[in-house]
Amino acid sequence: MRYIDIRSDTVTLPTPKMREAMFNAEVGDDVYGDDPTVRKLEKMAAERVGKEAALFVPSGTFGNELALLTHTLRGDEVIVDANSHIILHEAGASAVIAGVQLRTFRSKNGHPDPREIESLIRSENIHFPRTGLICLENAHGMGTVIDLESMKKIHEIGKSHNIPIHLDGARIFNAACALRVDAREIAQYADSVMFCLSKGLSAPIGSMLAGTKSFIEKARKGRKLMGGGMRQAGIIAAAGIVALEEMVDRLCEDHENAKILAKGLESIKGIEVFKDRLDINMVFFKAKVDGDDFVSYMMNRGIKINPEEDGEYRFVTNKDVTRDDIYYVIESVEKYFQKLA
Ligand code: TLP
Repeated sequence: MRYIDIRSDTVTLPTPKMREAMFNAEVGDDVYGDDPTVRKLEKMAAERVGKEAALFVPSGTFGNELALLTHTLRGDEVIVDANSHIILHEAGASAVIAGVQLRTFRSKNGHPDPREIESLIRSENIHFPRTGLICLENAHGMGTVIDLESMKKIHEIGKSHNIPIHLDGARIFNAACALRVDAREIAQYADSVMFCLSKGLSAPIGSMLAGTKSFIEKARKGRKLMGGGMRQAGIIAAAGIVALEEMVDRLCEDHENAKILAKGLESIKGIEVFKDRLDINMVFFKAKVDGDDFVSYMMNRGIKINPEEDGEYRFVTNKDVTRDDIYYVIESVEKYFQKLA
């Protein structure tokens, strides 16, 4: 049975072209630096975000945590959004891997206030940790994008205090589509950027960490330490190359579908869509329903959704969900709420 899976864009399946590229990939031992396909992907990735170098890593979480490990010293403090993936969904890894303390700011729906970030930077005092890094997320997991002006201001703040910026750009190409700019224009305001090949871009596995040559050299050793030195990784890097070549421009279709989905859901009595969080391929809403019943009703109609988190549902559009699927999802939710009324 074919399911319509709107739990995330991580669920996207590799395209036939990706499978073919994987089958034919020229490979070698990448820990020795011998894998031509990985090297090609790393070069392409660095170019796509305007950085000197890039490193292929197994996942987005890995890339973020490796960035923290590479930028900071044990006991440093890292300034990060309370609603970021690093805080919410990385299992506390920054305490375990980099050994850092996190200090949070509260963005408004993903929009950070540069002044708040600046106010959190520590001064020199025997009691205080050193502020070692500022982390941003764009596109933000709340479904929004940070405008370039704010990115620039935060970058300037970082520079003036000598603190690097790491960007969790898991969905940087979604952000670029929403802001109608090239991804390089976003990445220029960060010293390092992580982006995922395995989300909307549909590769089966993998993320990239990009930055200066010396940062990536250091990160390469950190990746080994974390157990992420992969051998004939060209098999999966080959799909990443196809992702960057063919899947970036179509992300805007997912955004359009999300807007149609939001509009449909909005008109249903009992549902409150967060209309100011519709920049990318995600629709967030509140609904007073029995969560388990709603999830299993949708499953019975062939639609996979996640249970609510912090009182919110999140539907995510992706390349395996067609426009007709979107109408079917709306119709299904409509029927469910009619039954409740
Ligand atoms: N996000 C996943 C879940 O972990 C929540 C999703 O379904 O959205 N940064 C951001 C902004 C992310 O959304 C994610 C994944 C990651 C990093 C981590 O990537 P992976 O899953 O490859 O470790």
